[in-house]
Amino acid sequence: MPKLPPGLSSKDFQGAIGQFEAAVGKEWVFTSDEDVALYRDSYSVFLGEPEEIVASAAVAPDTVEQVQTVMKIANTFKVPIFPISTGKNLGYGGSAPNLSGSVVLDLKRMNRVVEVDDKRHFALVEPGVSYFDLYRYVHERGLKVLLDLPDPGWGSPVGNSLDHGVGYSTGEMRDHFGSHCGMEVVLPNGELIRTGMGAAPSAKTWQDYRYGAGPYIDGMFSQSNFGVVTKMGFWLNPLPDAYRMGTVTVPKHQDMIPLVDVRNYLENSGITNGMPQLGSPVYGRQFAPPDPELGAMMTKPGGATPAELEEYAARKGRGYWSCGLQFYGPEKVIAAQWEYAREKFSSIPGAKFEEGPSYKFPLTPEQIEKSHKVTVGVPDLSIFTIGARSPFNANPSHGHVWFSPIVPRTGQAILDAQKVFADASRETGLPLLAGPAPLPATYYKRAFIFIFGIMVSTDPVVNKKNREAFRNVIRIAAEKGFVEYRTPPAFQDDVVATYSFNNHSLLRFHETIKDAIDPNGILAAGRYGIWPTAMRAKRA
Ligand code: EUG
Repeated sequence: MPKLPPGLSSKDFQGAIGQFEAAVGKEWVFTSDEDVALYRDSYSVFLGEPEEIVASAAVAPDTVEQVQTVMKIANTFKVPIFPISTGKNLGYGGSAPNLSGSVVLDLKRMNRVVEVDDKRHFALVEPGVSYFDLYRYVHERGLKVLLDLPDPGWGSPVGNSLDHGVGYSTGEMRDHFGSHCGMEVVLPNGELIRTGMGAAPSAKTWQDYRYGAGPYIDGMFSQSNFGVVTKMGFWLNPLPDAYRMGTVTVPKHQDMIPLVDVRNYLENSGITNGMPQLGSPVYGRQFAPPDPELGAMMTKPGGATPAELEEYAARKGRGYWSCGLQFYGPEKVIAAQWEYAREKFSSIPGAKFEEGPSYKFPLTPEQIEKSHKVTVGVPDLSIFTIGARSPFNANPSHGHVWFSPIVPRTGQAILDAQKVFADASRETGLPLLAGPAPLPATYYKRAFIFIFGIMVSTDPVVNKKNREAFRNVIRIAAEKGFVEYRTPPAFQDDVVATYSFNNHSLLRFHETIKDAIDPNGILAAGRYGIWPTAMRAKRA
């Protein structure tokens, strides 16, 4: 027996299933336990517990018209619907809904690449297109574009951008929502709209100019439950001539402050266009055991002082902090940019430079094999070795959820955040796994994100403890000004509650919109804290 949504009769559920079958074909409506189980969040923090949020069924349309019909049927029978693209949002909820008993609207059959233009540099795709699909399309045709890719290649450009996901190439393209242009959306009542120039039937600029005339509403459809996006445009990088990397290391703990100032100047000026990553070479390689001398220094009462670590780093010839700069463009231009960057970093006494790899596009298979593939435009899945058994990890995890607060882009904020997260980890018992000196990820051009993977266990006792600690860490971090950009359904009410300016007026505005456009509350109820009227009382 499926777990039905609150208040829905078995008769109405069966009525809806029958009409879904008539709309999309019987073979594309999934109701058996084993089929529906495939939509469970395999990284759920409620894994196997009665509270695990599970779907009742799934329906997989092939066309926009079928999506519209599904929404109309759902309104007739008041059946909650939860749309997914490729359904691989692992660590942030996977393919499971926010409300148990929802019917998953699985869009992975809608996997058409509508268009890729390598003169104006854009793509138009359906939600079921994965990064692998788009890569294959581009390479079979020899199109001169570089895809911006996240770590999981089986993800979808549409789904990833709607969840505010990111990638690894140029600053403009790494923000996947920020680099989209134009949408087609099925509203909760089944009405179809196109945004921007797509609303003008004669316009040939849907993927060139994003605003059209009047309000710019695309943002409403990200991390929300206001519509089902059925097509989306993306700006693409032209295929560059070359890629190069260079690394600067600085010797002192406090050098983090000028290091970040200089890298910000270079990035905001467009002198470095790749992702300028931060590292802490003093601690050696992450996920490797520290050398015994360093280990003893760090585990003595009070831990290692910055002065001790500076002396140790100098003796080992390592540097204390590092910043890896990456450049895409013509060889001569990026050589000059790197030279200028070295000049700027030389204002920090003791700065040292290391030449990174340097490649011409297209890379040879050997060069691709040696690279972080997604940085050079090749989709991949190797990130999923994270938490796997290794010489340094005897206890592989079952999965993970991400704790991902946004942090200001200054060196001082990094040093402050390291202390806040270390204290919060000690206070809550939540193992924030990012080494002795966690550093922020730099995907977003204008903000840092600290990303901590919290391991999910198959043991409910461990998961229960970590869930409570996770909620406390959200609160503690928010009190210090470090607020999350994205979270799994289990924590969405908690995170949204930290966006509390003027007595939560933003959430109330979202609720006003929800009531107006989805009076039956059937689309993705609860997503990012936006519940239908009848369910608001149960909110945390
Ligand atoms: C990653 C990237 C994310 C995120 C969680 C994890 C990558 C991990 C910024 O986007 O939210 C290696």
